[in-house]
Amino acid sequence: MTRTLVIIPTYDERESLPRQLDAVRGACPEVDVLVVDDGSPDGTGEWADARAEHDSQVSVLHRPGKGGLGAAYLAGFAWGLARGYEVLVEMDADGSHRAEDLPRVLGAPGEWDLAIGSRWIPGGAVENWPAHRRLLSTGANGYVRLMLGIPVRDATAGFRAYRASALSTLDLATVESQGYCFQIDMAWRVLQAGGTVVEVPITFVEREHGESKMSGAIIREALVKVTGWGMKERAARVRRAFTRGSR
Ligand SMILES: Nc1nc2c(ncn2[C@@H]2O[C@H](COP(=O)(O)OP(=O)(O)OP(=O)(O)O)[C@@H](O)[C@H]2O)c(=O)[nH]1
Ligand SMILES: [Mg+2]
Repeated sequence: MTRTLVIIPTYDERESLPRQLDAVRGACPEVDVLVVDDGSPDGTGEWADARAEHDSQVSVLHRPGKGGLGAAYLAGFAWGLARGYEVLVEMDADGSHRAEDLPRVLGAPGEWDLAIGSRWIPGGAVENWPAHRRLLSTGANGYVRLMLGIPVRDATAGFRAYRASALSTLDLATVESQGYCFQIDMAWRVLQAGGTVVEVPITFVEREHGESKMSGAIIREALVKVTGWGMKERAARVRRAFTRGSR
């Protein structure tokens, strides 16, 4: 059996986390779960501690303050890699990532280093999103494909599984991205390192409880960084072509 860890970052998810934990444990009883809480003022971390006392497959990592989604996942990856997990999964607490789709993500076909639960491939779907959120997500993903020249349809997706063997070869200390740019950054790094990324369809459901942490700053971060990486990649391609030409 593959040793699998589902990492759930939380900030003020007291209402959503209990359901999500039950759903994950129910859908895949063999996987372990790590909640990474950034000192949620609403007591999510304390609730998770109490839950972990009764369930040996649930652990909690506490960080002192809201440090962003990316930093929370990096801390979770380090925790999981140090404990020998073979697959590390990213999943939100807010119910957007359905536990019933988890077996499909973990069972993605072929040899993969990163399996993405994708909204924007045939069979994928988004429930209860207004037109502007759909447009933002498809637009962002179109821009990523164009700038980085990668075949991934949903590079911003936060429901995904990494093979530990691939994750441990990346220089995670240099990952600074937060928000959903973190997801693009990680997919880009796996591909740059020669890894294989596959996508499987999932249904993404808009959160019912709590508040979204999405902001203008998160969108700007993605736009600026993706543009920078795309320019750098193009410059490198031109340099390679010149070196070949002058030989
Ligand atoms: N530990 C930690 N978790 C965070 C932080 N920011 C967001 N999260 C969690 O990351 C997950 C995704 O955050 P959301 O607010 O749902 O952001 P999103 O999914 O990009 O945006 P929506 O689609 O609007 O829900 C949730 O489980 C949050 O509680 C943070 O700074 N620290
Ligand atoms: Mg969300």
